[in-house]
Amino acid sequence: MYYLGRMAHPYVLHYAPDNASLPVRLVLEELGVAYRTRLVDRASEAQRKPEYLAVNPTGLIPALETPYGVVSETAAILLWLADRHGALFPATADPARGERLRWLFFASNTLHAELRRLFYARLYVGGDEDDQSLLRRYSCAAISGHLQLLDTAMPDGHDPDILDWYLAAMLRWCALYPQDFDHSWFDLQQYPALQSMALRIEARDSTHAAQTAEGLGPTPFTAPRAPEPPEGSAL
Ligand SMILES: N[C@@H](CCC(=O)N[C@@H](CS)C(=O)NCC(=O)O)C(=O)O
Repeated sequence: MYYLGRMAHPYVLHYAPDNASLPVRLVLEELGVAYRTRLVDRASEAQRKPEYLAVNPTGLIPALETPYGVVSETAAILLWLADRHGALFPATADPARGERLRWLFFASNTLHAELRRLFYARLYVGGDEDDQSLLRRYSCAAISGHLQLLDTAMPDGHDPDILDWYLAAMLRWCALYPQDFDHSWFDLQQYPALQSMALRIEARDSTHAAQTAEGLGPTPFTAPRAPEPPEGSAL
């Protein structure tokens, strides 16, 4: 049996700057638990190398090593951390849990999955530029619809929880990726509830820690600029 409280660094976050590891870093910071990071070097595609595949066989970033084994998939890690530490998400007996779980899963299996099609169009339709731009047009429209639903579902004045950190990171990525792409399809002001959530998240100490660690710039969620990380690269 492991006792997390007694361990100096119970967690190792496998990360790359501004990747899907970002919401996990933010939540670790917010929880105030000790963790170490291990950079996955995107420039050399380290996520596809045997050493990383031994940690996360999906070859996707992030993965979190815990005293109980590795957890991967962003939403699973966030929920695992919230449950483990009894914070930042409604507990199992809380009547509010169902509603937040519903949107957490939507964020993961629908919104995040659609972002992957936008960012990695080549993986889905191959090298043809016309096919890629058709897929991207479809994805932008789909993502806008998903954000609209999430905006409407955002509860008024609630305490931030893991879904908020996950969404804040995804709002950032909408404005920045893919690089060399017209981002005028995305305007945070169209989603007032998400925008005010992003403003609140941006003001927290956990954001400042991630800004320093990953070079996220002064307003990482409401008016992001390309990261300038001290180590590694986003792509
Ligand atoms: N379903 C995964 C998606 C994670 C994901 O898309 N990670 C990206 C980085 S943001 C990645 O690993 N990209 C590298 C690749 O696809 O080779 C999750 O929720 O963790």
